[in-house]
Amino acid sequence: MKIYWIKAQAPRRVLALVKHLRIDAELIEKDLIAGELKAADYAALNPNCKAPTLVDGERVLWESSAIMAYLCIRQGSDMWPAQSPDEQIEVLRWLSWNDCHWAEAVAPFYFEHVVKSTFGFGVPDTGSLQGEVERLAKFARVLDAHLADRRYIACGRLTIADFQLASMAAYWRESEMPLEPYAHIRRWLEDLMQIPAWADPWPSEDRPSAAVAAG
Ligand SMILES: N[C@@H](CCC(=O)N[C@@H](CS)C(=O)NCC(=O)O)C(=O)O
Repeated sequence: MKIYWIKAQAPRRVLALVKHLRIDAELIEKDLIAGELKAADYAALNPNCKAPTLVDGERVLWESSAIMAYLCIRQGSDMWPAQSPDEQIEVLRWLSWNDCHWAEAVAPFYFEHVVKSTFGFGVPDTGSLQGEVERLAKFARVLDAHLADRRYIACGRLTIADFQLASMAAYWRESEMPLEPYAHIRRWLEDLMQIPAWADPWPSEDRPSAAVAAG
């Protein structure tokens, strides 16, 4: 099984899961700046020209949430509740909420502070973030209230929804996301950082394409 990745938040979810579940996979880093995601061979796998992409035999899969669900089923992990339709509905609700609302709200901060410095896209335009504060607050209030009496996002345990929702918010301090007022979100993000594979999901540099064992 091969997983193509770049050092960014969507692949981060998948790499963390691979490490956390000790999945044997060849992890292949693509060079965004060199245009490798737009190369014909990669575009044939993922016509969005984005990462991550999973190739397992005949199966080619993109979208990190689908890849995470696939890996959980393959590995027999209840981080995707394959055996429980009720729990699937719960997880799906939060995956959808993330992709439609939360990701949109946190992405501008993450882009200006993390993406730009990671890929050399220039200095953060912090002025542009002033207009994003209200939208972030609107959805942060929803998430913070949800987490007030819960340790995890769904099902009373760690699921792929946690990795989906936390992939950009994990960088809230360096991204200057105004999440200070939301104690339950901060506690949830700090808890996740206690998971070694979440805290450090990236393959080691000396073995960039090798399967990675959990730390
Ligand atoms: N919804 C997709 C998002 C994929 C995505 O946007 N990947 C970004 C990195 S986080 C990417 O490959 N960007 C490269 C580009 O747009 O050129 C997923 O969850 O897999």
